[in-house]
Amino acid sequence: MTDDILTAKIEHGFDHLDADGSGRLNEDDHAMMGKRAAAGLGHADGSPEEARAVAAFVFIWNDLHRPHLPEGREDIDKASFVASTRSLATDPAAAEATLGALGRTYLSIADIDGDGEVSVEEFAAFQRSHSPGLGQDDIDKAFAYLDRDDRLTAEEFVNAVVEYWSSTDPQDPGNWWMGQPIYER
Ligand SMILES: [Ca+2]
Ligand SMILES: [Ca+2]
Ligand SMILES: [Ca+2]
Repeated sequence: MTDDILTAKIEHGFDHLDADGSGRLNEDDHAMMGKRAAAGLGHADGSPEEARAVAAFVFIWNDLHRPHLPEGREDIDKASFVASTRSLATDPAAAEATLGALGRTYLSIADIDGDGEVSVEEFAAFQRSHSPGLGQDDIDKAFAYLDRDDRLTAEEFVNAVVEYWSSTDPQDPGNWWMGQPIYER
């Protein structure tokens, strides 16, 4: 239990994103996220859908993380990731710009049938492929907290991403983006 719920969420998120456990995130980690997302959503190796998912995650890396890397570095360690993500909490405009864009990129990957909303099946497929270590129980809990009518609207989905990575309010539903919050376990 930590009284800093935001740091706890960001650290937990980093551990899931760093699927190879190297302690650093780089472009390869992001390309792998795209490949896993595409595979988890049933798209074939080498398909245009896979290429689109990989490009979306590599875009996140290039647009969100890369501009903040020290000169000459091509990866980010956990402490730097936590610090740069945390800084968004005190800058709502920057949080909306960067995390809102992240949420909309995620949405474009998760919304397989393109109806503008995320069904419980689409959410499960996206979370499982994006964070392979996440169990079904946490995915079910996350969806139940984020949604009240069986579908995540684009706004519910994007808000959840923004809240998970930048909110310090324990009441915000987005804290449940990855299931039971790590600081409540
Ligand atoms: Ca890594
Ligand atoms: Ca959909
Ligand atoms: Ca809903």
